[in-house]
Amino acid sequence: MLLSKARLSSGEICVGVIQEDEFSLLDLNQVESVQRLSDILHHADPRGLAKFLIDTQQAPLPLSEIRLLAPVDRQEIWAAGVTYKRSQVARMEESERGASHYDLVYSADRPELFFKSLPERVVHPGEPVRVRADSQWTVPEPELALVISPDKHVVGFTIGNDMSARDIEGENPLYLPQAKVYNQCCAMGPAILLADQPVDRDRMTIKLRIQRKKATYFEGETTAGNMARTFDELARWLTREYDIPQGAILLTGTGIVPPDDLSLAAGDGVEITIDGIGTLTNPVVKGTES
Ligand code: DO4
Ligand code: MG
Repeated sequence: MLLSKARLSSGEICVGVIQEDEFSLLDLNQVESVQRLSDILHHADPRGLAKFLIDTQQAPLPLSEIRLLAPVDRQEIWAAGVTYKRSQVARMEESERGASHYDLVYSADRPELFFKSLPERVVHPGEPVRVRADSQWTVPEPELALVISPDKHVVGFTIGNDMSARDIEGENPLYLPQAKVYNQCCAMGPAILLADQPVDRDRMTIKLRIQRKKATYFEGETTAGNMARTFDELARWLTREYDIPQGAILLTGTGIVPPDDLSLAAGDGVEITIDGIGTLTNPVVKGTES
């Protein structure tokens, strides 16, 4: 089942489930304790509750008539790094002096985790992600994202784009927060997969396509099975000595890194597809602050 938020043509923001090419609205008024998307995600049985809340009085809406939004409301957004061999190698190459840090963290027990975004700053599907004005080398990072409940369990999966200024990170690993956290640095959506059985990571294909001047400029593909860590392991590390009363979304790291001569430019399009979840598409803009 795919759960999401959408802006209707009336401007109203609603929660619903996506079935084929339609969006079935949920009637949140049916249960007093449910006011928003995260109340469903944090319920003991999110799938059962979402199914119960489907508003049978309202005809499902064609997806072409609504705008899907990032499926997040109050959750903190975090990210894990260097969880795929490809990311470890790319980081070691970009950061001559800090190379050993990436090597060590790839095989250490404790993963790299960093704060990525406040929920209200997350970029919706279709809205622009940004290349910082002071970066000449920025890439998208297509990542499977875990939806984690306040009781610290993985309850769903979505797609995240962890935009990264590789030149700023490469200059000095201590600049990581500036390479990773800035205006329009994190896109998410278009939906949360509430799986009814354990997902098969090897079959979760993650694809990245960068479009430039209407043509494909770069394409890459991996699977979540190539990740060196388990989902539960990442969720356990994030919530170790750290409570998440509003829940959290954890981007799990990138396994696709474009070649070193590729930097996103204004006008490009970024398309990230994960099997079973959907496609997250965002245009690219360049910052203007000097
Ligand atoms: O170490 C820097 C960040 C790594 C990262 O974001 C990733 O591997 O996806
Ligand atoms: Mg990343």
